[in-house]
Amino acid sequence: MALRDSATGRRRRQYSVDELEDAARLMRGYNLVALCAAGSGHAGGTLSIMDIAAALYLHTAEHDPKNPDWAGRDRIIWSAGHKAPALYVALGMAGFFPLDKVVTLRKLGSPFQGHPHWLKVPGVEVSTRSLGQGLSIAVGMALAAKIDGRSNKVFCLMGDGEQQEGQVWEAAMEAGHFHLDNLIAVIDCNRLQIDGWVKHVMQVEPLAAKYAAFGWDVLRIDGHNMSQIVDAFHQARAIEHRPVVILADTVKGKGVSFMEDEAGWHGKAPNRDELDNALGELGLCERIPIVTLLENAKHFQMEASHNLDAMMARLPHGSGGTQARP
Ligand SMILES: Cc1ncc(C[n+]2csc(CCOP(=O)(O)OP(=O)(O)O)c2C)c(N)n1
Ligand SMILES: [Mg+2]
Repeated sequence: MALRDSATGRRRRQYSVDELEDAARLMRGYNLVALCAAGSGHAGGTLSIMDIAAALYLHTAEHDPKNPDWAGRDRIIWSAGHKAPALYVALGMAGFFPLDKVVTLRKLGSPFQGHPHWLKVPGVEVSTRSLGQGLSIAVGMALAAKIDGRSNKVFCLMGDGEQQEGQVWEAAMEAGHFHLDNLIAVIDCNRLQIDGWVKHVMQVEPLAAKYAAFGWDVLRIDGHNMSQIVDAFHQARAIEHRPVVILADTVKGKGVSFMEDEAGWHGKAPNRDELDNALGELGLCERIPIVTLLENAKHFQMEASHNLDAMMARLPHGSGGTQARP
């Protein structure tokens, strides 16, 4: 289990549990800076999945940041596409690209769009946004790996509200039927979705009993306890004859007191004051060059606007630019 140099087979880096916890904290910080610079994005669900993202991308998954297309890599399907910034900071932290590039989130021309685009960001396996589709893709990839005789694992990250999508259960049924023991799903059970508590919108529990009935092995963990996360992934890799789902109990907005368990922070970005407060709580004010990152994002935006204006000016009939007119 490791970040691997696919040419030599050697580990690139081995993270301890302490180091993973620290990485997750730093990733939360960069995530919030990127959201603040974008002025939009999903704070709550990116913070709840962050510990799992750190464990998976920095420790559990067999992949090579310097060779993202390595045929032997584990595949990770980020089904909950709105949690994209957590995926981006995980890939950046793993070394697929410089972490600070993620601050161009959601800007015109940036590879880091609000939802993941597989042709724009190395390490993104599939473009996602419409909830409920990722598990079907993961099942297809797991079946293909079996047919091709490849030993890689396929991971699929989903939200708990996402479990309301009927397509999830078709895929779950198929995975159980074909005994896809190379498939490991993780559900971010933060109990909230866009409109409020999942149990009020439409109850999805008991997820353990439902997945078990579909032929899956089920592990339930505290999704913010790094030792439990790492152990669960370790166990899941070893289970035979059945797909595995890890139900990770989490807190939406985890790590920032005023975002925790608040549905209102589902699709909202912190303003500058809120960012400073959040980074203060995370103990990151000294470790993240906030001003420089925000400036970089602003310059990226200005250059994109400038290029767009130049393109618009070349259009026939003098079509307008992006700047407001007096
Ligand atoms: C098919 C579909 N319907 C609606 C949406 C809009 N949407 C984006 S996030 C979200 C809530 C998902 O809840 P959950 O899976 O619990 O994720 P969390 O908000 O906890 O991160 C919704 C409804 C979508 N992306 N796709
Ligand atoms: Mg949720």
